[in-house]
Amino acid sequence: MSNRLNTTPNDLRAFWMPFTANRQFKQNPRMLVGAKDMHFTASDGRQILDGTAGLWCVNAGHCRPKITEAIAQQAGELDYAPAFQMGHPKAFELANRLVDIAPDGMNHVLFTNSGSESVETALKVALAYHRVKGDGSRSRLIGRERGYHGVNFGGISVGGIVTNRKMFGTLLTGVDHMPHTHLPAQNAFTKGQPEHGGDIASELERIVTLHDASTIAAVIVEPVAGSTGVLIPPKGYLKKLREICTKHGILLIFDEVITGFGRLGSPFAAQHYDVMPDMITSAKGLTNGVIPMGAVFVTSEIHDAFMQGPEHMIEFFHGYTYSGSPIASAAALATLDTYKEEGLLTRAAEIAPYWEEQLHSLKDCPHVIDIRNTGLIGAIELDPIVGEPTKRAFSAFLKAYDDGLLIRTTGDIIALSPPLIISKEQIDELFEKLRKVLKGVA
Ligand code: PXG
Repeated sequence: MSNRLNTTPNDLRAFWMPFTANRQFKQNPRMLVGAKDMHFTASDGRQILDGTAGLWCVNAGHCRPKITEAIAQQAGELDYAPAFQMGHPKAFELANRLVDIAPDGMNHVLFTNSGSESVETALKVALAYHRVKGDGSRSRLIGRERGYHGVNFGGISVGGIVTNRKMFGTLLTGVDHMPHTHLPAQNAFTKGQPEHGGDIASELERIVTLHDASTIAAVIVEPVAGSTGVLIPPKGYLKKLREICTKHGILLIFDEVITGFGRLGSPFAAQHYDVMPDMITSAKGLTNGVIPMGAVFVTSEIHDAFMQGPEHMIEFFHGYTYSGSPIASAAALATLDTYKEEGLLTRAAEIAPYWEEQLHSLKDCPHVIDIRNTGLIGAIELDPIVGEPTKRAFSAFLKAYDDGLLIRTTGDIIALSPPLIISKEQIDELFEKLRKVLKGVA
């Protein structure tokens, strides 16, 4: 007998949706049934302008033929190949292509299936690296308040978003957090990198002094914090973090799950800010969001440290059934082709000034207390309704969807990150719609 809650087709109850107000959604579902380039098609037939590249991942726009064809072809040719002790050509080709666009020195790639797994992988590489070097007392991990590093235990431990942590016990031990860099009193309505707050990086020095450098393995930060509502690094901040890490032999990990693959106008934020980490975590834009896949970039120094001991032995006891799977690799290769053919990994740099100007034109809309931007990222922070935090932004999200625009909200912050193919006319349309929405919300 069926275990179903009932037999109605498309009964919505069985699917416990991720990061969703399930009861609200199921009363009034927002169903997407198609997508092309800059638009989704809703189940009622309406075209919805994608202001968020899905969830910051569809950087080349939707249903790009090269990518969908590569997936179909790969599925018919080699559907799966064991990932352990076996290989297939496309995973190697992809790793080489990724190294080509990565910052200099990032010469090796480990594959995962998501941003969360990339983070876990990088944290484990960091711990194991110090151990293989005979420095196993370096076991502490340092994250940052308001940081988002996915939802697995390592990621929420180093992460700093309270709602994502508080329900889940004591998490990893030996973790500490740097302060975040959000200084609205000094930096509100800054275009690009804020002037104030670069010196907050020196808080890392204080943490190092407290625990002693010899106990610290790695520092992980998002170069631009996305999920928490877009916090752009103040001038000098990332360079200073790099200096402190180098001085104390601590690995610096940039979590580029959002900033990777062209979001800021360079392939990676490390290049954009000219700060070289020891590892980069990525996912999302790697396959244009089409097939789950992530990648962790590491320097030769890290990789080579593991290549010792008997040659028949596994050097690093970590990996996934789907690490570098054939279909994901094919999708990623076709994605990189599409980015290259259309110049998408640098397009954000060209369009960013126009984006910035239009975004900041919303300054005088009701309830707006801050606007911030970098590359093709924008955030509009709203004054919360007293006693009802998040409600105002959520109302804006619902109203925007009704008006044919997809935005993301976190707390009372609206985050925008459209596909990198967005035209000037579509930027105008996006902000025209948003202006109307902001004027309409209570
Ligand atoms: N690190 C960072 C910096 C991220 O932004 C992850 C890790 C986790 O990736 P996965 O693939 O496991 O979800 C992320 C994901 C949003 C939003 O709207 C952001 C993410 C995911 C979904 C929504 O802010 N970031």
